[in-house]
Amino acid sequence: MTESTPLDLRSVVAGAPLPRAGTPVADTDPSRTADVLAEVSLAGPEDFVAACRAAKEAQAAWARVPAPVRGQVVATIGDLVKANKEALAQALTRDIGKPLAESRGEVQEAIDTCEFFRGEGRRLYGQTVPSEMPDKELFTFRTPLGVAAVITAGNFPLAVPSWYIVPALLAGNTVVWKPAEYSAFCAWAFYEILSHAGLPEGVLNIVYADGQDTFAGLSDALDQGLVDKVGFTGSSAVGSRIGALCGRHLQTPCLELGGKNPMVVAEDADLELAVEGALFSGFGTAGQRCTSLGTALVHESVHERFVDLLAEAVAAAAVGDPTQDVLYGPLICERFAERFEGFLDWIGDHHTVLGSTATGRITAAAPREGFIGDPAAGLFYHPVILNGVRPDDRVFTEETFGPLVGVASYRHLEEAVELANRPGYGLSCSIYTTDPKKAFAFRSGIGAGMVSVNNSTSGAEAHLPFGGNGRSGNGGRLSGTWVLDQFTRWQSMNWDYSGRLQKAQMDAVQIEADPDFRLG
Ligand code: UN1
Repeated sequence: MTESTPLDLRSVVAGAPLPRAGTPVADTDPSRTADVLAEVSLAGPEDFVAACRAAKEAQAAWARVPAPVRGQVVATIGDLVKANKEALAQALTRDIGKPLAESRGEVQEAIDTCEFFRGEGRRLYGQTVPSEMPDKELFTFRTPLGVAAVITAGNFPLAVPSWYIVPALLAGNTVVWKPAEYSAFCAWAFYEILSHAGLPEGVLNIVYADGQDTFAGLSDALDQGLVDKVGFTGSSAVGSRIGALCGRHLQTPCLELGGKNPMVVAEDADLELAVEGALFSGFGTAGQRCTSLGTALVHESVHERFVDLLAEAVAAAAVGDPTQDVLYGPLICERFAERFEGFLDWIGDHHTVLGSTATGRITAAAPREGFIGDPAAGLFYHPVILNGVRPDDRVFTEETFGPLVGVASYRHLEEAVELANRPGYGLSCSIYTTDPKKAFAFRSGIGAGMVSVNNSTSGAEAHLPFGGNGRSGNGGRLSGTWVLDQFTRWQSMNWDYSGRLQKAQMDAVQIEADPDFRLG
């Protein structure tokens, strides 16, 4: 992992690296874009299909490994991630520019996931269910689906893949993992860990490919019956295409998509706490979490004070080198930076920009006071608080992945709930209030999958259901026992040991009763 020698990364199918093909793409350090971490050979659609075939061939044997033994493999993965925690955190910070403290948190999230599922290997419970007939028993079993194709984004290149891969493997599925090309360096590090945990050949395959070839490969693999479940974390637009593709094959993918996560600040809120929450969820990971704060909806009576405090906090925050103590570092990659510049074009004349003296790239001509490091070396952007956001603004209705937070105001809680639901996403949300009635009214009115009270919109723990509704996903939930419903199917069994044919409903035991009885 030295700076001078980029890794030569190739997809690995059934334990064998694929031959180098085409011109490799560079995965660079976004804090120092001249520093190439890996040269990644991208696979074509046929390689994706080959990986799915290898996974298919390995699946039956893996499913026969007893679940507690599969749990031991998960335990080893967790132990290896723990033993390599610092190296993985350093790799994350170099590859995607996440501040070290956050990178360590992300590695911990993967460890927590393994901690949870190591025990699940000894549960993975089914049920016994009473029969309506004597000498007959009913049962349920969780069965694996087969091959899971897991396609993940690069903003959480370790934790989010672990949310899919760990329970999928534990439940007896085999996996084809397609990480983001721009975080291939981290993906390689996690793959190395996974491949030292005792997984048999073909049980986990990694394919580096661009979006278009992945889609083509996935489509062919589905046609050939080689994929049984798709897990996808990424944009709502791509998620809807994957949903349509899977639907044609009568499959339900697990889609974890974008968010426009609102934060309501009520008139009775602890404003300093709310500002702290807005700062972290708006600008942590440079605003590039699916759970990042979109718009703060602030009661009109505290709007001005909240905006002043937030602007002050953002102006004072350190931005820059993610190996130092900063609020945030660079954007993840060139593509994200370009897209963020497009979002900045949505700023209108009726908005007021706060927290910065400029918008866009931090440069010598547009410097940021207190910047840590060399802004010219990487993809560093000014933080933007946009006051005066209106419900028909694009910055109100669309996700703006990057360090940009909108602020709007409201008069009544019903209006806040309506505004919070308006963009049609439904991942995460939060309310700051000291009134339990408001907190519960907000919870029942909001369409989001995850609700925080007096906490930021981001930072979900690794064992509560994670996922969204509407434009944020199709209702699938990751994490905890809930994710098992994504990677297993219920199989029911009935066993009649009466020695005769007992027909359901027709031969069910009948009880004599007198329904016409009346008192008095
Ligand atoms: C994501 O951005 O895709 O809740 C996941 C959070 C993190 C996970 C974010 N634990 O912010």
